Amino acid sequence: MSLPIKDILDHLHINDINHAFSTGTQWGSSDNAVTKDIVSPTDGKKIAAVKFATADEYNTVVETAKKAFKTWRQIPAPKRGEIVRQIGDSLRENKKQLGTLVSYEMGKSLQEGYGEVQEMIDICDFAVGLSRQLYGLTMHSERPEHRMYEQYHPLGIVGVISAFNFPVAVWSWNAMLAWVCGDVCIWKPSEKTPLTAIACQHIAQEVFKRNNIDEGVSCLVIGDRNIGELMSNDTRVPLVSATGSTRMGKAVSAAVGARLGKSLLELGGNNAIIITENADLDMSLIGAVFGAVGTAGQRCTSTRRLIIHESVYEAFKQKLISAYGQIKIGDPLNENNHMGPLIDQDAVSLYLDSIEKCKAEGGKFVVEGGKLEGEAYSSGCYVKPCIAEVENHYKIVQHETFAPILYLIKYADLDEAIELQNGVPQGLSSAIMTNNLREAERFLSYAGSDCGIANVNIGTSGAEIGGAFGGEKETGGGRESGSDAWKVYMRRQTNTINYSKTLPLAQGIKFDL
Ligand code: UN1
Repeated sequence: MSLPIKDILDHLHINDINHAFSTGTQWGSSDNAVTKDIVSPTDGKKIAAVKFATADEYNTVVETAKKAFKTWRQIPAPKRGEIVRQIGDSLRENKKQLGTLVSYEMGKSLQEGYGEVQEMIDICDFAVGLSRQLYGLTMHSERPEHRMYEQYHPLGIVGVISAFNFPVAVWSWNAMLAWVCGDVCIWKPSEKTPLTAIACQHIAQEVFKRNNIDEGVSCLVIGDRNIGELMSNDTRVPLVSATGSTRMGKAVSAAVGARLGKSLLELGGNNAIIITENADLDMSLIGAVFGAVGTAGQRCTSTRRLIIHESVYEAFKQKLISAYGQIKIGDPLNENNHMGPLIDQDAVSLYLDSIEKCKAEGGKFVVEGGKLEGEAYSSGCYVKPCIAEVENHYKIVQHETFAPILYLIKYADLDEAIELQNGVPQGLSSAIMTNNLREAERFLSYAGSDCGIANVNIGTSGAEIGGAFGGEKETGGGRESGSDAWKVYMRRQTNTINYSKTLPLAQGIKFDL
């Protein structure tokens, strides 16, 4: 049973009207700030209000962060890691409360809300270990008595633009790595889910304060796309990490690129599972249904397409239809429900519009969609997950709709299936279900999936933090979270040291004076 929301808001320091920005312990907003009510999609009730930061306030935050960087970067990386370890501990203590607020503010199931906080805890642990690594390579010099190596230095201010669907975890992927790397962070959370961000800022700042760290290492700026634009154009922000739509990513990339800054983009996906004639269909069912209806189809890793071998197509379709009949939709805080609402009524309109577009192109719905009505669904944000038989080239199928609409596509030959899987503009996640080694390896080979993530006998969503996360093509090319994703948060320097008594030039060039 979930905790009362009122107690959770008190516990996480969420007020009736929350300030527009924070540099740590300091919070503020101007008198004439735009105020926005944050309404839960679960019950349509106002949770609290937030104020939007002005350009001047954004500027104050950047200047504070810039100053903080000078001292933060001097602290040895393992000591910075120790602070991240404490943040991880605090997240453990607050997992229930924060997870519940994620679920209430965003609408994902409570299990997934807790899972999101667990993902934050996992990245903290990962970053702590990393803080004793951050290593470069050494090379052999072509010149005698010379030494050559590379090292990584902190970059400066990292701007983080996060999306509503993972309102806190994706910030933590960025912030925890950035912090151990010696960077400072300015976070612009989604304007749809700022309250969980405010809660995280309180959790982090309490740890920074306890450790006597300056204001400005962890900063928060609440606002709309204006703040994102300021950040993208700001030469004081060497790296902008942005998660969201391809449209948003193109704008960020153009602005950051125009000033030759770095951007790390994690944008839309259009993820498919190939279900071969050699698949375990029961296992495939779990992967497909969780992938399609988990987070109400609002993950960038959500399963949008199933590419099914003709020999198992009908049987699998029937399994899906009967599984969809058992999905419980309703208040995400009630743990019996599998699926909560969409984020807001605009998302419902987009969902309904996509269904119409799909029908107009010839899509045949085998599980009908639609908006749910009635007292339990009074927020107006609940919809039915649906399934349509389509062709891959339909415009709507080529497009990422952030909703639980699952498309079925039939194939005859594996290479054709791979071509269909790759035949969309996006390239985030992909999967094959098979017990056949040749099929699995073909899918993972250079002739296989063109996505950043390619799984065997696992669905498209639910990646662990230890791997690099991100995708190709319109997904933006960035890699966050595990593996060596930390390198983007640092600047690389190659050092050559001459400890001989002469100065020989590389490439054997003679230059005698
Ligand atoms: C996202 O949807 O932006 O792999 C991130 C997953 C999660 C992260 C999703 N670990 O589904």
